[in-house]
Amino acid sequence: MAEIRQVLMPDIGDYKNVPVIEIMVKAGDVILAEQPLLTLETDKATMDVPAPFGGVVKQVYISAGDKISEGTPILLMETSASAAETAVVDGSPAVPALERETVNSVATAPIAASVPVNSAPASMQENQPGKAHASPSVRRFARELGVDLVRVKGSGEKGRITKNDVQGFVKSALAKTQGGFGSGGLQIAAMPEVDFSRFGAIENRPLTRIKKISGTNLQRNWVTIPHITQHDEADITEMEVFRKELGEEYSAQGIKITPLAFVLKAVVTALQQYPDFNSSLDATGENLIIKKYHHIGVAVDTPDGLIVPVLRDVDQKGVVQLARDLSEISAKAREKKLPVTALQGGCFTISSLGGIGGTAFTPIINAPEVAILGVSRASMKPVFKEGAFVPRLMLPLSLSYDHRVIDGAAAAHFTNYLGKVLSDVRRLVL
Ligand code: CAO
Repeated sequence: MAEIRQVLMPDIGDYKNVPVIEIMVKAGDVILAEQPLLTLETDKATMDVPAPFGGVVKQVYISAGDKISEGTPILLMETSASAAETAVVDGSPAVPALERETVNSVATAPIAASVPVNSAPASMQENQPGKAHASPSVRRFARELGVDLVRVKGSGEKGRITKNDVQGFVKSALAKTQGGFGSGGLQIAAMPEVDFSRFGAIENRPLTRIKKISGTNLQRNWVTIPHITQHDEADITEMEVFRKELGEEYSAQGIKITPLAFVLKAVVTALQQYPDFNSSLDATGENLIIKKYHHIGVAVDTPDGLIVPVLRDVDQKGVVQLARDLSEISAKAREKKLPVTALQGGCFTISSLGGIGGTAFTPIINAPEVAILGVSRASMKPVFKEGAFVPRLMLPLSLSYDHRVIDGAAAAHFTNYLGKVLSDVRRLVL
């Protein structure tokens, strides 16, 4: 048996035209007797108006912001027989249930409860300055979940805490717990917000689009990949003699041959020797995907930030061709003329700061690659050889690798091998 009944605003003492600040139900909701329907706010208190009986909400007449008084129709409800039996209207049992109705007859059914519904008093909560500002139902909800409302930020009018705010607080607390120690995730303290203008003049400059995108990726790679960096040096004294000879030969054609072209070639021979460095972990993290091609990314410094174009099939190119490709892609990168495909498909990355300076650094792996080679500036050093110190041009190498995939010994072998090839570039043709 079903019955359609109208719920009116109950007696709320001397208050008239009280603003509705939150509606907690909508058409279609199944609600229980005493469940809060809406929250009102006077200058002294917030109060919940509870349902006088249980049932299904058919229509809500009012919206947040409306002002209502005793007797204002709030909503229309369909009550089941059992709900109607437990409902109390005007202190007397519910109006007898009507005959069983079909869905079609609901619209024409007489409205049963046109009488004021005032036996269910609105529960009140004093608004206390300095305390969390929330309706009684929200307080009850927070209490049930064990949430201290003082810690919840209110998004409602005048900072009022809504049910959604409490739910959001619980969700974020759960997310933090799931990322806590012992549960396999990371617990990272929030960065303090500092008002730097308190200490002196400042300028607020937004990050470039490239910096925002690469920043997100760098942060992910830095925190999710166990990085180790193996530092080494390659004796490139002879390589430099050869490079200069080549440079003179090719400068007429506008080709500049830098040490990086040799490093690119040497890296590929090392990748062929140690194929695990030319791999990626699959999505399960349980298999290695070894690539049979050798596309190498090169970090290029542009006015808008770092980008990493990829040189294809480096194994199939000579040093001169690589030098030509390198200057072409770095020029295009700086002029923002690279298609997005030119940034895809890399197997391994080289980041060279050799043209600028430094002795070593820790490059961040460009996932899903498993290793990256940092190259710093070559310098003359005294090297002990055959019983004496001799001046040699030494190139610093910094190989960061994913320790899930590569062991320290393999990394040391890799940089040793690189050093061997770079110190005797005839090996590049082997
Ligand atoms: N040791 C000594 N000299 C070196 C060198 C090295 N390791 N590497 C380059 N040089 C020299 C070059 O021979 C060149 O000398 P000349 O001007 O006398 O001919 C000069 O330094 C400048 O080289 P370059 O930087 O223009 O060319 P490159 O091929 O070495 O590098 C590129 C090209 C695109 C990689 C580079 O311009 C660049 O953008 N580097 C920055 C990469 C970067 O920011 N990495 C950091 C990533 S981590 O945040």
